[in-house]
Amino acid sequence: MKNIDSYTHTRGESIYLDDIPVVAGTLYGACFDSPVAHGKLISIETAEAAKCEGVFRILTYKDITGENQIGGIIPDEPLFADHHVHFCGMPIALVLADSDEHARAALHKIKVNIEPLPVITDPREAAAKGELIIPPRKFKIGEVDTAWAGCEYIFEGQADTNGQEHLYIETQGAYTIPQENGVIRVYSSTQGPTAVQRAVSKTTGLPMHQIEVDVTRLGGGFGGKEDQANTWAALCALATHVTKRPVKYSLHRMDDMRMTGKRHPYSSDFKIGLDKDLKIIAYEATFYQNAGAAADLSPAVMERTLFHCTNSYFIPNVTATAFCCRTHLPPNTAFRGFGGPQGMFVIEAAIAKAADELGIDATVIQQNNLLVTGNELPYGQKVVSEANECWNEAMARFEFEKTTKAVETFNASNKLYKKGVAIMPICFGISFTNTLMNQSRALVHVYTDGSVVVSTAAIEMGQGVNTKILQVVAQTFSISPEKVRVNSTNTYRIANTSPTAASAAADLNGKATLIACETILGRIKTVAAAELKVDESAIELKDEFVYANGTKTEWDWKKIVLTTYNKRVSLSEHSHYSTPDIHFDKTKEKGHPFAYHVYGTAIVTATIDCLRGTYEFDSVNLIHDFGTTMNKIIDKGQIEGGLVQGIGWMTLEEVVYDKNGKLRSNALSTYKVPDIYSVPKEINIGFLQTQKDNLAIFRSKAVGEPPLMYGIGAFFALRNAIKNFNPEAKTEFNAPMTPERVLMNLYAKKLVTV
Ligand code: MTE
Ligand code: LUZ
Ligand code: MOS
Repeated sequence: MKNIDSYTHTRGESIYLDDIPVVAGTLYGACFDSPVAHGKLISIETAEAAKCEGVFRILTYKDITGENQIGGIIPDEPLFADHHVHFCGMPIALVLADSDEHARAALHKIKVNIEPLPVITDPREAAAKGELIIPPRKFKIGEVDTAWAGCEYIFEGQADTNGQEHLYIETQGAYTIPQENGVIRVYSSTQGPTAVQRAVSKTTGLPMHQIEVDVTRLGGGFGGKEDQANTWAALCALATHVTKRPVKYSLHRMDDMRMTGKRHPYSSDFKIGLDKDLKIIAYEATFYQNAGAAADLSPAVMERTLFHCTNSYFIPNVTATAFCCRTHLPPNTAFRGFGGPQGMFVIEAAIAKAADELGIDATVIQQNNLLVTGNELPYGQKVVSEANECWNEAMARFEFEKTTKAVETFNASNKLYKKGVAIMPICFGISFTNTLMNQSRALVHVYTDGSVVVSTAAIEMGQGVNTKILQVVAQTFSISPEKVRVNSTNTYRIANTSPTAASAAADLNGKATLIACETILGRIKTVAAAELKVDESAIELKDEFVYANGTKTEWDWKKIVLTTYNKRVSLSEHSHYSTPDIHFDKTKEKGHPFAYHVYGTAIVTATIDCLRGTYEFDSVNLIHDFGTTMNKIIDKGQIEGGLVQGIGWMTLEEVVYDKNGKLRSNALSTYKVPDIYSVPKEINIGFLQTQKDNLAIFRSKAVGEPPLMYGIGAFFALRNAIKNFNPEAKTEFNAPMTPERVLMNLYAKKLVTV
C-alpha cells in the first residue's frame, strides 16, 4: 500500500505548520540569541528595538510567568538566558511584531552586554576539567583485565565521529492560539507533543489540561524535534499567555541551523584483543560524548552508545565507559540512531585496525565474531540473532566473491581510480532504553456510516507511520482503507504520550490500535451473533461482510455497525499498550531493555578518483531483517533514506564550530548534504523475511533508524580504496571522510611518481 500522504504531498496540499491559516491578530516572533558561547549576561537593552515599526512587545526572562526551565531529563536548561549565556544561539529575547519581517528587523536594535568566559568545544577537554553532565557510566561483561593475557593480538587506537545537522525540510516552529478560559492551543512541529505540553506548562505556570498540543505532520524530524521543538512552542505559548494574542514563529533555515543542537560528536579510545583464531576476546572502549551546553537527551543518547558498542558481534569480555561532556555548543540531541551509530563506528574502527595490522580483510574478523542466538550482550540481554542469516544471504545473493574479484581486477588495471569494498553488519535494539516510555494509547471511533477514525500518539514525519496505523485498522476490521482516517496527534485525544522516536512508533501505537479495534470488533461480533442466532465463535468479518460458519451473510459492514449502535453498544474504544517483558536495572547496568533487535548486512563499494580525492559509491547491496514486513514500499523507502543519511554523516557532512563556539557551517553553502549525485549508483535491498514470532506490530520489525548505520560501511569502503592506492596511508578513524580528507590520505607519506 502506498503512503497515504503521497497524493497530497505530490499536489503540495499537505498541511505543515507554516500552512495553517493565520488567525487575525497574530503576532510574529523572532529570537535574539546569544552571539557569545559563554559569558556573564550583564544587561539586555530592548528600548530601541521596541520603537521599531510594527513591534508589539519584547519578552525576556523577566516575563516568564512560570519557571525559566525547559530541561527534560535534567532541569539545566533555561528557556531564556538570565544571568549567563551557555552557547551561541541561546535565546535571550523574543520580539513580537505584526509581521515576520518587522520582528526580524527589530532584532538588530537589541543590544546585550556580555562579559566573556572561557569557551570549551572539545569533549576531552571538558572531561579533563570535570565538566560532566552526569557521572560516567560503565557497561561490563566478563573481565577484560584478565582477558588480555589470553589474547594473541592486541590493538589500540582512537576513533572520532563528527556531528550531523538534521536538515529536516520543515524548520522548527510553533503557532499558539488563545482559546477561552486561558486555554492555549499549540500547533507545534514536534515529535513529542507531551514534551511540548510539559515545557509550556512549566514555563507558563498553566496546568497541563489548559494546553492543547496538535500536530498534523512534520516535514521531517530525524530526532531533531524529539526534545528541541519545546523551545519554540514554549516561547510562543508564553507570548500568547502574556499578550492574549496568537503567536507564530517559524524559524528561517540559518537560524534553525545556528540555534539547535545536532547529532553528538564523539571522540573515543579503543583497545581490542583477539585470539589466534581471530575471535575477539576482549574489548575496551571509552567514549567522550560532546553533549553541548545542557543535558537535553544526551544521557539517554550516551546510554544507547553503550548498548550498541559491540554492534553485531559477540565479545565475552567488554568494558565500555562513557562520559557525557558539557561544552559550550548548542545542546546536542537525538538523531536517527541515537548514539548507536557512534558506538558502532568505534568497534568497526577497532576491527579495521586489527585487520590492517594483521594484513587481512576486516571481513574475516567481522564474520568470525557475528552474534548467534543465545549470545549475551554486555548489558545482559540474550539475543535472538539474524546476524549470520543476513551476512550469509548477502554474501550469496550479491555474489561477494565476484565483487571482490572484480574490484581486484579493476584496481590492478587502473592507476588513478581505485575501488574499495566494505561490509557493514548492523544490530539495533528496538524499544526506548528508558523502559517506562514504552507505552502508548489509541482512540478508535467507528461512525454509524461505517467509516472509522483513529488517533494515536504517533507523529507522521514522512516515515509512513500513519499508513501503518491505517493498515492495522483496515486489516483488523477487514474493511477498505478508504473507510479509515488517521486523525492529527492531539494531547486532548491521547494523553501522556512518548515521543515518536526509537523507531518504535508503529509498534507501540500500532499495537494499541490493534487492541482498540479488536475490542470494538468483539462487540460487533456479539451483536452479529445475536442477530444471526449463531454462536459468537462462528462469526467472522471479512471484506466488509459478516460471515457465519464460513458462509457470507447479507449483513455488510455498514449494516452491522448501524445495528451495533442501535443496540446501544459502544463503537468507540480507548486502549493502552505497554511492551511486555522489558526491564533494565541501571544500578547493575543489566537487564532486557529491548523488545527485539533488528539485523542486517550491507556491502558497500566505492570508487575514488585518486587525482581529485572525489568519490562515488558504485553500489550498496544489503540484506535487511524486516521480520515480516507489513508495507514493503514504505520500508524500502526508510532503508534508502536512512542509508543515504548515514553515508552523508560518514562522508560529506562536516559540522564546523570555531574555537569560540560559533557555527561556521551555518548554511547549505558551507554544509554539504547528500544530493542525488551522492546516492549510490545502485541500491539493492534484499528482504530477510522470517516467520519467527517477535513483539513487532504484525511481526513487521521497526525500520526507522537501523538502516542509517549501513552508511558506516561507506567510510570503510573509502578507507580500503585509499589503502589500495597508498598502502602507506594509515588513514585515521576520523569521520566524515570528505573528499579533502581522502585526498590528504591518498598522498600521505606517498612518493608521487607519475
Ligand atoms: N523518515 C522520514 N521520512 N522522516 C523522519 O523524520 N525519522 C527517523 C525515522 N525515519 C524520520 C524518518 C527517526 S529518527 C525515527 S526514530 C523514526 O523514523 C521514527 O518513526 P517510527 O518510530 O515510526 O519508525
Ligand atoms: N529516544 C529516547 C530515543 O528517549 N530513548 C531511546 O532509547 C531512543 N532511542 C532511539 C531514538 N530515540
Ligand atoms: Mo529518532 S532519533 O528516535 O527521533
